[in-house]
Amino acid sequence: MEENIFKSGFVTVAGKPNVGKSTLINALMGQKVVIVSEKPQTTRNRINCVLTEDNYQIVFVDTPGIHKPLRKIGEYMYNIAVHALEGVDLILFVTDATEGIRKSDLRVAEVINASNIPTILVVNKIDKLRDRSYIQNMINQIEDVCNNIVESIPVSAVTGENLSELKLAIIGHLPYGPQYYPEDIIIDKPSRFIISEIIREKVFNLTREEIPHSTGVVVEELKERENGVLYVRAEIYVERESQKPIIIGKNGNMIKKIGELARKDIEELFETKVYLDLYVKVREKWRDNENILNKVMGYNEEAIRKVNKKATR
Ligand SMILES: Nc1nc2c(ncn2[C@@H]2O[C@H](COP(=O)(O)OP(=O)(O)OP(=O)(O)O)[C@@H](O)[C@H]2O)c(=O)[nH]1
Ligand SMILES: [Mg+2]
Repeated sequence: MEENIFKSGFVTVAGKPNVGKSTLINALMGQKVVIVSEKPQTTRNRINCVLTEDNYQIVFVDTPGIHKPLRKIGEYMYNIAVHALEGVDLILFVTDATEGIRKSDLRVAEVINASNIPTILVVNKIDKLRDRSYIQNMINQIEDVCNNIVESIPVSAVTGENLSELKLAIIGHLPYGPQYYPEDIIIDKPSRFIISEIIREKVFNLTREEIPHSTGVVVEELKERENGVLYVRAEIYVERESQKPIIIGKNGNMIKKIGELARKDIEELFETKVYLDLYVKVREKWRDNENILNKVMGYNEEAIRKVNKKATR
């Protein structure tokens, strides 16, 4: 009987890198769940974020930005993003209003069109637009390529403009269905992953040029000590010896800063005192090494191909 009034579904948030997919998910969730940065290719995995209310449950699927892959890691990211379009109930196709529609958006549009899944076009970052009269033109360009656009909504994930309209539209397009996750689940990932992402976010925000993208974070140890402190030992991988001193910084200042900011976030999230032990390791060309990618990112063929709904059953 309940199933008749409860709506639920998987909603993949897709688009090219840096358009604000993760920021949008956090805004719709009403809390920070996934990491964001001003640099492209921040999100590297598929991450299910679960919003449960009395009469609906939305599972937002965050994805890496779709772009031409250069390395093995890029290939994985691309495959993860594209496979995340399969078997879901709805897609949010996010574009950046300040950039207009570029070739890179049109390439994503083709992939989304091929999915045949109902799609809401989200034109994001409208808070940065001086002239909003171009928005309709952007919508038209995407609709020319995507036959599966059911609605187009300009929003700002930062100011919150039009987000309640977007949420209503999402719920409107969801089917009646079961509650896939218990209501206390917000993110469908293990603690080790969540912690490594928090650390990686600090590296992304504090470093520049090729450093953020050359970095991977692995939580090697996670245990609660008798005094109630959560002990975390994590390794930050870089690709070259010359990158190590950059992460460590002058007198260890950089790694101290990364550690302090990450620890604060982890303490808030886990509501406990945290002892964070960080090490920097050189792993040459780790972004092209399947074994390390599997360890750092949990990447393997099976994980990539797992279709969203099946993954939760
Ligand atoms: N002004 C403005 N900035 C935004 C908005 N949404 C996102 N941003 C900014 O855009 C940048 C990228 O945001 P992310 O959420 O990391 O973008 P993403 O699409 O998830 O990027 P990838 O994970 O790299 O594909 C960040 O600096 C955000 O603060 C918005 O509505 N307005
Ligand atoms: Mg992201």
